[in-house]
Amino acid sequence: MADFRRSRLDHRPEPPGQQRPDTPPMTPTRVASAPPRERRIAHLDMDAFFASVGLLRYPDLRGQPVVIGGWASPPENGQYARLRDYVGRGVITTATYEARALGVHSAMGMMKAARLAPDAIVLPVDFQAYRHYSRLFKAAVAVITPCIEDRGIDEIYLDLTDLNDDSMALGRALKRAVRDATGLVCSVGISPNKLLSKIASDLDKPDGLTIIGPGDLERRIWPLPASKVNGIGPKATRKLQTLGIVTIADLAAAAPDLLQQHFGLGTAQWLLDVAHGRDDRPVVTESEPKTISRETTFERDLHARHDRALLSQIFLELCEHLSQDLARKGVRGATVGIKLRFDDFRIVTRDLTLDAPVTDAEAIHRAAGQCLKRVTLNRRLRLLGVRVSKLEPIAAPHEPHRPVQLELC
Ligand code: DCP
Ligand code: MG
Repeated sequence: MADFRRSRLDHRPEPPGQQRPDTPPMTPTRVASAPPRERRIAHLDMDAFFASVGLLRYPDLRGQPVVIGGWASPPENGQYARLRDYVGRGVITTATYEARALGVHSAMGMMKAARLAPDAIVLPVDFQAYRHYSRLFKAAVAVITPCIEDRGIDEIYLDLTDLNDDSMALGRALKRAVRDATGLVCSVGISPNKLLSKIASDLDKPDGLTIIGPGDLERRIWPLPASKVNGIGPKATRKLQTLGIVTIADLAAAAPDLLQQHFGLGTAQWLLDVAHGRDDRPVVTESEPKTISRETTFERDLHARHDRALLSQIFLELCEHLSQDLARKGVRGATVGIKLRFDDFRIVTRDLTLDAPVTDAEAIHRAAGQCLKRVTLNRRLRLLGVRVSKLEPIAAPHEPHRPVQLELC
């Protein structure tokens, strides 16, 4: 019989193995003591983010099916590119809800999407604009609570436990703050933990506000497919299906032994925890960077061989700028990594941990070069990035090294 008697206090549900989408970025140095009352956590996710930012620039497209695709050229004289005219192997990064109604979605090939929605308008990606609006919406929310965990360009977790207003009022205030600051719409889920809030924010998109309170687990969460749980990916979903487990309710009712037999003890424990809505992970805010990086998206996709000279120059400049950033922040790092985005939007990262931390451009360049050698460069490149992590302060002489502090709320 599997031993599932781990105490509530020491468990922190996380999908074991590689799939750890919500794993805090670094081991925290200070952890908040046990909360005196039930926690209230929000998950906020922007609706059709890239497409919605695109519509801010081209408001006449509101209400129309619009997709964002890397290869589209900017509209000229009010003339927009249409999906039906697209030829190539590009993929859609996101689509407006009007386009989704026609069956189009993120990661779908543009040619396939063109068969479903030939009249849909294609806008080019504009990462600068996405980053700008990402910063704006996060700053707007920070006025309501500074206790924010940044989960990427369009999503955050917030700890609302210490605020007195009721959840509905807080959810509305968050959505209003985002809309006032950006003109964009988001969806919010509020529940006692990150796991349920993440599911909840997706339940009523777009412009959703979903609160999961007592009794809602069985009513609203259990009927959902198990794949709605962040961390249960396509492979695990298929494996669960072969065991007759389709919904989260099925998972909650599954025999621990059966799950352990097929997934191992750790994952089985995690699956049962999530099915019962249990998740003690804190909202982790960072007061210091864990990584410093520099990256650049090229004006045109570059070929590893034909554009070798240009790529080498950009690579060196990135390392030099990164070295200056480290010096400015007074830190150095032992892990050097690279990030590549190919023309099909696939991202590849590699890193290398050195014996001693580095700051100088040459050492970063050398280590990053070794990382680069481990990537098969068989497609054109859209983006190149270099990062340094495992940061520590560059101590003044005679001063002992201290680890970079991370703050938790
Ligand atoms: N994105 C991407 N490639 C994907 C998925 C997403 O480039 N395969 C980008 C485009 C999205 C953004 O990330 O706008 C945020 O991803 P989400 O999954 O939150 O999707 P959206 O915000 O577009 O839609 P939703 O309303 O479902 O959140
Ligand atoms: Mg989103």
